[in-house]
Amino acid sequence: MRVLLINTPHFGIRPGEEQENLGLGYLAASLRRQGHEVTLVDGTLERLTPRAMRERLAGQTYDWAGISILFQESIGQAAQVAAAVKSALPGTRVVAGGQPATFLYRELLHRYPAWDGVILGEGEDIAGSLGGDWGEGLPGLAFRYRGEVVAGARPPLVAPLDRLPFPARDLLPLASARNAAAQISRSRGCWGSCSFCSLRAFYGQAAGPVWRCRSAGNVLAEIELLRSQYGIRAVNFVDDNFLGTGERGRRQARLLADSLIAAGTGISFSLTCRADGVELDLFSRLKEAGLTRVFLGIESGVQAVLDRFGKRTTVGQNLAALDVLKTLGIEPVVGYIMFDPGSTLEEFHDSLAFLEQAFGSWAEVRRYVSLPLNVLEIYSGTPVAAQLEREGRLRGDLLGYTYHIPDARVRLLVRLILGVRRCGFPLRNWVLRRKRAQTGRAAAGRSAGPGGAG
Ligand code: B12
Ligand code: SF4
Repeated sequence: MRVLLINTPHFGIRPGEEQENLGLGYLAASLRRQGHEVTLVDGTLERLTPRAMRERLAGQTYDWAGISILFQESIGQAAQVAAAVKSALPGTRVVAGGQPATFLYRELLHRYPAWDGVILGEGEDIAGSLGGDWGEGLPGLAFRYRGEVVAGARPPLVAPLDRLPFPARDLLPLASARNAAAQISRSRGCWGSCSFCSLRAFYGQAAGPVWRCRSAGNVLAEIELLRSQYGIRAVNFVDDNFLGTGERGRRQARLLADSLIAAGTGISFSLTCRADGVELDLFSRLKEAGLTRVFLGIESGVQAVLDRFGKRTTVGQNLAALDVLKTLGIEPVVGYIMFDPGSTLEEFHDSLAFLEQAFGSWAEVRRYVSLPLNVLEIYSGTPVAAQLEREGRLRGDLLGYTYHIPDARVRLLVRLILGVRRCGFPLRNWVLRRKRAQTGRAAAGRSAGPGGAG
C-alpha cells in the first residue's frame, strides 16, 4: 500500500520555532513496519499553500492520504488541503487525524465533502487498515455510511509505548538539517483535568491508563540513534506532563536521569511539567543528566483562578517550583493565562502583583513568561468549552471560538490586547522571516564562497 501523510500548513508559528510533526513520524514508522510505503509532506516546514500542494501531488498515486491537524486554529486550512488532495488525486481516500479532528469529527464530515473519514485518537493501530474495505465501520474510524456520520468505538490506548517503532526520522529531517533539538515523545497523557486542556478528553475516551511512559532503556536507545545517525546534541521532550503520575512518575523520571548519566550521552534536554512535581532532589539529578530548560505550566498566581481552572495546584507550589529552578540554574519558560471567561479586574491586579513578586521585575517577567498577557483560547474537547456552551456564552464555530466576559473592564482590556496582537503578530513574523531569509542567504554565501570560514 502507498500512503501519503500530510502535516497541515500552519503559518502562525513564530519563525524558527516550527517543529516536525512527530505524530506523523510515528504513523509512518508503524505503516512501514507492516510493509507499506510512506511519503510525508510537511505543509508547515515547506510553507505549502493548497495550490502548491495540488501542483506537487499531480500525477502521483496513493491508496489513501492522511492529514494531521494539530491545532484547532488550522482546521480551515486542513479542509483546503483536503480539497486540494482530492482535486489532484481524484478517487484517493482522504482522512484526518489529531486532537481537533477527534473532537470535531461530526462537524468535519458534515461540513467538508473532501474528508472521507476521521481517525479518533491515536493512529498507530488503525493506520494499517485504512487502505482496505471500510465495510460497516472500523474501530476508531468515523465516516459517512448510508448518508449518516458513524463512528467506530475507540480502540484501547497504545500500551506499552515501548512496542511502537521509533518515529521515521528520515521523513523528519528538520532537526538534523538546522542542527536544532530533536523532538521526543517519552510519555503520553496526563492525570490532570484542567478546564482549558483537551488532553484528558483525547486519551480518556479510550480504555487503559491515561498516562503511559516508555522505559528508560527504550528512550535512551532512541537518543543514541539520534546522536549517532543524525548528530543530534539536544532533545525536547514533547510530553504534556513529563513527571506523570505521583511516585511512579517521579521514579520513571529518576530512572531516565540515571540512565542518561550512566550512558554519558552529553545530550541536553528540555521538558514540560506541572509545578507540583518540581522537587529539588529530582531536578538536581535531571540537571546532572542534561536538563537545561523547563516549560512550566503555572497558569496563574491567583488561587481563585487556579481553582477555577481545576489545576489542583497552589500559588505556594508555583513559587516553590520557580525557586527550585532558580536555585539549580535551570531556565524556566512559564505558561501563564492572564485572562479567561471568569476574569475580574481585581484578579488582573493580583496577577500582576504575583508576577512581580515571582520574577522581581517586568523585564524578568517578559524574559521568562512566554505570553504574560495571554488570553485563554477555547478548544473543543475542553471542560471550559462545554461549560461556556451550557451557559450560552460560547460564540463562533469550529474555525474559532470567542466568549463573553461578564466584567466589562476586563472585556475592554482584552479587546484592546487582541486588537494590538492581531496586527502585531503577523508583522513580527514577517520581520522574523525576512531576517531568517537574509541570514540564510548570507550563511549560504559564506559556505559556498571560496575561502569560507567553515
Ligand atoms: C510540540 C507541540 C507544539 C509545537 C509544534 C508542534 C508541531 N509539530 O508543529 C509548538 C511548540 C510550536 C506548538 C505550538 C502551539 N500549540 Co502545541 N503542542 C505540542 C504538543 C506538546 C506535542 C505534539 C506532539 O508531538 N504529540 C505527540 C504525537 C505522537 O501525538 P499526536 O500529534 O496527537 O499524534 C497522534 C494522534 O493524534 C494521531 N494522529 C495525528 N495526526 C494524524 C493523522 C492521521 C492521518 C492519523 C491516522 C492519525 C493522526 O496519531 C498520532 C500518533 O498516535 C501537543 C500536545 C500533545 N500531547 O499532542 C500540543 C498541542 C497540539 N498544542 C496545542 C496548542 C493550543 C498550541 C498553540 C495554539 C498554543 C498557542 N496558543 O500559541 C500553538 C500553535 C501554534 C502557534 N500559534 O504558535 C494544543 C492543541 C489544542 C487544540 N485542540 O487545538 C495541544 C494539544 C496542547 C494541549 N494540551 O492543549 N505546539
Ligand atoms: S496539567 Fe497540563 S497537560 Fe495535564 S491536564 Fe493540566 S494543562 Fe493539560
